[in-house]
Amino acid sequence: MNLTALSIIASLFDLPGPIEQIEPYGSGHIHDTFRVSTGASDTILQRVNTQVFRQPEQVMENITRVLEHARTKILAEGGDAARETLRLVPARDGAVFVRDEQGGFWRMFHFIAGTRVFDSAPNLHAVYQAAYAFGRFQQRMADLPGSRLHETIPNFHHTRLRLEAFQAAVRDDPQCRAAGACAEIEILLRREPDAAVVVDLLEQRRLPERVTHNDTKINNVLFDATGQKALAVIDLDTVMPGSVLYDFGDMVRTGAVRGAEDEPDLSAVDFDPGLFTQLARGYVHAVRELITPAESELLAFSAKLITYEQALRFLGDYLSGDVYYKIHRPQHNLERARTQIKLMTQMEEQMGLLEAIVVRCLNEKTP
Ligand code: ADP
Ligand code: GN1
Ligand code: MG
Repeated sequence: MNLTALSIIASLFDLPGPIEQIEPYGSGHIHDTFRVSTGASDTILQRVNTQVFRQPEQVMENITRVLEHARTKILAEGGDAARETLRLVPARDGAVFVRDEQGGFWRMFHFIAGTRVFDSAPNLHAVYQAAYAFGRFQQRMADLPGSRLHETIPNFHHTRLRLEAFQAAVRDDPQCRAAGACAEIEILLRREPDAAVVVDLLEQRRLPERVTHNDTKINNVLFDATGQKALAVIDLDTVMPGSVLYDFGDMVRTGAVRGAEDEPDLSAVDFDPGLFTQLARGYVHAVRELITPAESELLAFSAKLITYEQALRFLGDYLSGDVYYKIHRPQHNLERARTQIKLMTQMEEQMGLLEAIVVRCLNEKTP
């Protein structure tokens, strides 16, 4: 999309000043994100991926409620609501989104200035901070008023259905890619029993349904410019009914790791129990009063589960012809799946240790 078209869309929002510059921003896999610089403060303009979010109005309804509640909580805690949560910039007509002539769905947030994100763990302190921020978010959403949030992507973390979709992709093999990924496919199919553990307990109501973030990648936390303090949790499109196990698991998948999610050289990718310890500490310190024994017991397992699920998703997308995740090279999704498989295997090998770390964190006093 060219700059003129982007400027026309941006000017449909209630901008803080005249547009000076528009540039692509961030490294997300789903939306198209732009930074709109104006004479006053900046904004983030996003074209929502409506292939992924089929009912974007419902996404915005959820986000509006979640942001309103987060703001109330932050103010009550004496926090800075302009920096510790996202704020929507309304359209000139008062709506929280704009539709362009091609049906594109756009929304805008105030840019939180002087912030940065980390695509992978920078150090022990930062991952503690990120985990604490996601835990706080969880804690704040525990009393979200009103009806159940919309499921913006139905069965998003339903691992058994993710496995079924993967099995279908292997069977159909529309791009004839399965033969080149036999070893990976085999490893994932062998773990079928794991796929049912959390979904079954949720269905039996032995695990509680909560309002969860569901996309707790380490780069969905904004840090201050020093990188020392986590300020705000972002990327709220998948905030919906879920389990803390999804949030903790996805945080570990991306935060307790050395190496990038798409690192082609697997020798540069490792699961790091030291980082895991800080994530567990940060999260447990924030949600200690909230989580049940059934949830605590599965925290370590959830890391492996969500990493497994992500491997199914990446490899499934590779087999299907790269229809979901943005790719930047032909085997990108295969390479992503391989890192997840390595991490999953390392987590399995160290599961006893991870469980012991979680128990230690649960017994530790909050600093
Ligand atoms: P995606 O779903 O594609 O990951 P995100 O909502 O996470 O999209 O946004 C992509 C990137 O844009 C983030 O990783 C972050 O760097 C940046 N970003 C998003 N919102 C803001 C904001 N309000 N202030 C500053 N940076 C932001
Ligand atoms: C996507 O939007 P982003 O890049 O934060 C995806 C997550 C995956 C992640 C893998 C809505 O997250 O579920 O875990 O990529 N988001 C959606 O990197 O599918
Ligand atoms: Mg993101």
